[in-house]
Amino acid sequence: MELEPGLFLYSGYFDRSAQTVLRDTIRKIVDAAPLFQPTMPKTGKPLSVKMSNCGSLGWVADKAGYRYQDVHPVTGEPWPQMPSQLLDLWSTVAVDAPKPQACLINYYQPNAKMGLHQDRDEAVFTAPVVSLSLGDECQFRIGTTQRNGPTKSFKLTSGDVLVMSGESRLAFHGVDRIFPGTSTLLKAPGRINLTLRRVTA
Ligand code: MD3
Ligand code: FE
Repeated sequence: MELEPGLFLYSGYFDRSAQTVLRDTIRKIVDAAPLFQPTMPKTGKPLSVKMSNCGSLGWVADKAGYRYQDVHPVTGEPWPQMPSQLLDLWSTVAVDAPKPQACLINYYQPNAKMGLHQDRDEAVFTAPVVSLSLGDECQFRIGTTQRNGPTKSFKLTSGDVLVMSGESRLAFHGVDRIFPGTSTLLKAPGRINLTLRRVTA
């Protein structure tokens, strides 16, 4: 369903058995490309979310700024390949867009959150952003293209897919809170969000 212009929620897109396969795939990816602690540019203050990536490019954040790069910031190795389940998801929900280059893996422990921000580190904004939630539920917030615009919040549940296109592509958004213990998919309370993006034209 279309929650806002250009913002599509596919509630329960992945059933439990598909979520289990994805969870195990992500475990193998983070074994090869361990979660790292991103920080705010300039201040170096750690974000509460831990991250990794797969695909040809990965999003990183450190004192020098936010950017996409082709190697892990700690190991220096190329990112693991994008798994086929995620390529299939993209072809289904982002039919006209060129292939995704980056899959950001965000890991939220129960107290983690993500402040309101825009995703604008990509060279082009024509492709949608596709996100998939696994594990505990969260409260997700989305506003307008202006920081002080009105916002609405929604719950995202394990297996949900969210697609941000058109006028939602540059909307401010964030994660207010995690609801620990609402899913049994992960071995510890917390949430994983996968965000697929096209970075270059
Ligand atoms: C709406 N992640 O990694 S995913 C991010 O749940 C990020 O981890 C959140 O925001 C998370 O940048 C939200 C949903 C999402 C992703 C990108 C968007 C919503 C968006 C871009 C534009 C509008
Ligand atoms: Fe974002």
